Amino acid sequence: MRKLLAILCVLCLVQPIKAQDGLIQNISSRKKISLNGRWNYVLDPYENGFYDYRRKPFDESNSKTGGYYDDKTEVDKSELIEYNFDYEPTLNVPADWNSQAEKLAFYEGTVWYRRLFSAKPINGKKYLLYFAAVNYEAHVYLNGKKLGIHKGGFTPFHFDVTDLLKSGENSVVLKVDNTRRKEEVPTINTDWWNYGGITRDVYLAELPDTYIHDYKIQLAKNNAQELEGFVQLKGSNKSQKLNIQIPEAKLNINVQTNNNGYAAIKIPIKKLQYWSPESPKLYQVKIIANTDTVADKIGFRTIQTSGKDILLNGKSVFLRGISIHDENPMVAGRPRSTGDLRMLLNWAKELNCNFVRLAHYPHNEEMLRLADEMGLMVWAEVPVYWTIEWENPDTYANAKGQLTDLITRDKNRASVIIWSVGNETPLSNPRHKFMGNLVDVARNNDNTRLVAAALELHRDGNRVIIDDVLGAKLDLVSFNEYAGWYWGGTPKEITKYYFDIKYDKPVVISEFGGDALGGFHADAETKFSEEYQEALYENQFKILKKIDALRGMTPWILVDFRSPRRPHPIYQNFWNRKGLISETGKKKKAFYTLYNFYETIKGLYK
Ligand code: GCB
Repeated sequence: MRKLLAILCVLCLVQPIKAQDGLIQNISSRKKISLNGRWNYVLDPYENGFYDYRRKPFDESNSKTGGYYDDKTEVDKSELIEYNFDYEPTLNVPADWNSQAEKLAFYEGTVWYRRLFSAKPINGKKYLLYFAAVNYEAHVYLNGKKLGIHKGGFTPFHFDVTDLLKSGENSVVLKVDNTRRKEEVPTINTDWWNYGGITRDVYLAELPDTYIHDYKIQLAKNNAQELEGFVQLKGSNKSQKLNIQIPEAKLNINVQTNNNGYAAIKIPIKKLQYWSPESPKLYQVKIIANTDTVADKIGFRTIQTSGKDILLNGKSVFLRGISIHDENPMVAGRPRSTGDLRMLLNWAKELNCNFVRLAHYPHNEEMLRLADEMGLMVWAEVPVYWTIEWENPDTYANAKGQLTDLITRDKNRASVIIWSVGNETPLSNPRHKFMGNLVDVARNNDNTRLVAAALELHRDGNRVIIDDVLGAKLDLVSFNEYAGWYWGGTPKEITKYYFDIKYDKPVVISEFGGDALGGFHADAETKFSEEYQEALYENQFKILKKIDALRGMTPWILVDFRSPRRPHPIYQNFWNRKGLISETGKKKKAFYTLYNFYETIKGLYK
């Protein structure tokens, strides 16, 4: 017994404290205060505020003090403290740090953030400190006490701070580290900027002791006649009678949660207006418990495949898409507001799209809510990108966690029709196993949506071959195809290619494209000119149209985006120029080429 206790103690010491057990649903509708705004920061490339001079973490020492998270100032003149948040500069939250100070533009490492806020905790209430995203590793402290660690730059996390929150002034401190590491997700090599910092909203939410923690209300798998889902309560009073209302659809049902706070939901429907890009109908849904009420706006639609077709609400659709990064080119950084996100989706609308690929990681929850409202179908993805450590169990656990959190967060969004488990991953048995397992995770978490991945191709002469065993487990055939840019010569030379696709499933091309520097004009053979990009798109349509099962595409990409892999001083200057819109927001010629192509497609799929 003693031995067991000793082992448990050691495990407690080495196991990082994890954030929440299961994400809370719909944070935006909860009673909360925003902790956005200006946070003081200390730049700490040597992680001085975390380790002592023997490289031992202060927060693992007996006293657990000594780190910057103590947020101390000298009380007498002989005291030595080598930092002082009060006099440090500030960073805006939400936003990345790279776009806020020249010295941070290329910075990768540790930055400490501190925010003071006042609170008035009420007895009997529960308080959650919620972060919508922090890139990449966050150690979070409240009033000098460690709440836990979160890894992964694009998914939310939260901590129950009920016991630590003080009446009056509170100090929240984060150690944020965006160092790239081989075993992480994403791994060290990506074609996007490694923006560090508290990049999305921060909230302190006040909840009743027993609250509605999670819920799902969607149409049952391929069944437009029934709503299905669940409600999960958390707290001390788990067994309750719940009332679920969708007044506009004249639905009102009562269910009883079990001793674990869980209630399954099945609601037969008489009449419902289904969600679609043409008519993005959202219903007010209310879940009322004795102790808590949550309201949401939810759309209902079915999505499935049948042979070569993708069926939305039972009707064949063509996914007129575009890929998008979570970046606002105008500030050369992560979007900072709903306005920034709306700008990106408005551009997609102007391009004649009904579909967006939110590459290559989970975007802001608000982006999905906007897509719901604006009528854009969504491909949502996790950063299993290029050369992940396929055989590392921690890497797999991390990827699985990010996928699970993404699905948990966005499962009520009608706009999301596809979960993507990764992008351009090289073939090998360990990779098939890793990604195959992720496909199962996606399906087990949500059986109502399609599962995809952006695959790679290989070539034999003019034959472009898509033959990847993972394809057997996926609902769509999707691949990145760079004829006319990375291979295949100039745009006029690519029309000779044809596709040999092993799977008889709908084909949605996840990427094609080429760079053009906005405003640079030359002939169609000159790389980086708008004319080259335009010709490339025109001839891509010629070869892609030969694919009988072609049911969609998300060319690469809506807007130019920052990338450390793109240093060419004239054409790139650390921008990937494959955008159809330049970094100043100007539409390039190929924007209109794609617009016109989608106009012709519209007529075919009504
Ligand atoms: C790809 C990647 C994407 C890159 C793009 C490019 O295949 O999926 O992340 O940015 O190619 O521009 O090379």
